[in-house]
Amino acid sequence: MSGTDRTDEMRPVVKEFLLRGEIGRIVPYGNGHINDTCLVEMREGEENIKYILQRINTSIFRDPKALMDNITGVTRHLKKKISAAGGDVRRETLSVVETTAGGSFYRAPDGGCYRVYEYIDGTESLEQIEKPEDFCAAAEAFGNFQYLLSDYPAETLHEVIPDFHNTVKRYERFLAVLREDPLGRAAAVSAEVDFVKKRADGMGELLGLLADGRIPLRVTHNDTKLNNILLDPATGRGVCIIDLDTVMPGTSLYDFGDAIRFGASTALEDEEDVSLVHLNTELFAFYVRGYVRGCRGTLTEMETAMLPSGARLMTLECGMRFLTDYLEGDVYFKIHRKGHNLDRCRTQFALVAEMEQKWEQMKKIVGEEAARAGRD
Ligand code: ADP
Ligand code: GN1
Ligand code: MG
Repeated sequence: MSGTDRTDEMRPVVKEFLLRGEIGRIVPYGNGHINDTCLVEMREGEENIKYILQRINTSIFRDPKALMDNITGVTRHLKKKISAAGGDVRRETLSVVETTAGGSFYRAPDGGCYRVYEYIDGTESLEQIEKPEDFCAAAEAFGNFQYLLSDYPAETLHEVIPDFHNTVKRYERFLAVLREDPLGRAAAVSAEVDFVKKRADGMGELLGLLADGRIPLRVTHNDTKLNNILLDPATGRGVCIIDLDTVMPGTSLYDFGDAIRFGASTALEDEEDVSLVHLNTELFAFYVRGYVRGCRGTLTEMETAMLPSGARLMTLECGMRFLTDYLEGDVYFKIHRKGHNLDRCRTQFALVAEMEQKWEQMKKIVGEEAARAGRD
């Protein structure tokens, strides 16, 4: 994404990091909803060296030190694994650039917290899948990410956003905001409110399975949307999983479900014409195939059986979060137009409704893909 030049504004910040070359240009970059991301271009002789500069959203990530400790720990672990497998440690995971003071982030005098990553060149992050097979590759990369972290000491991870995918608590928060209705927006969205309320009963399904040990707690990414993976445009292969802010203990079903709600839709997450939003079952099948493969046999029978539930619940949860934020006055997700969060909520609910209609088909696909994985 191009945008207003921010070179002068960001120059003092960039100087705090150990970057190669002289500052060329700093411009806004990417489509994240949370952090402020810029591309930094440095010049060294003929060479152009790029970095990603991010202002960490500290109203969401209240403890940036804990956040960065998670990221440096996880990337160190991943680099060891990647290196042992003969991979490229500078491309296959994020590299945090140190500050001149030797830290992993810089706190500016105005309180803003910034970090820098090496830019991973020759890759792209997509908002929508272009070739269905590429979705299988993305799934494999997310599954492999989880696999590589399966021996990460989970107890050392900080829970940077407590109860991040606790759908029941998210529902309670939704009800509280609805009761308060601070902007008087509730009356106009009664259809969406009813949609959520009708589905309240099933919201604890995954939490219940976790609580009684029927599915395992794993180190998961927790924000597996398609634009959080860098793909090689030539081969379609997943190169690097990014946006590691929410790596925390969770379930594989969070990672699977979140990827489906975003990537297996026929429309963008914020499509205004909800009639264009459908669950693409071919994409769903490709994702199941890639994810099972990427997890390399570690998914239990119960986890596999619950994949459709993960997809439905994560989609419902995300729609509910967008609706909550709409009711609250758009204080969490960045918006770019009026009603943006409501549009996002509606696409998610359209997907939930369609998943409910296509439930048997989704279960059949999972059964077929699990059988295929068993044969391969
Ligand atoms: P947010 O938390 O706001 O979603 P992300 O960390 O996902 O922020 O970054 C936003 C976008 O910036 C990504 O979708 C991707 O396009 C791009 N990006 C982030 N890190 C890198 C990197 N190291 N190399 C190349 N592009 C990156
Ligand atoms: C946010 O950071 P980004 O844009 O990748 C959000 C996710 C939501 C997603 C919806 C920390 O992800 O949980 O699923 O928007 N991240 C956080 O698009 O809340
Ligand atoms: Mg992101």
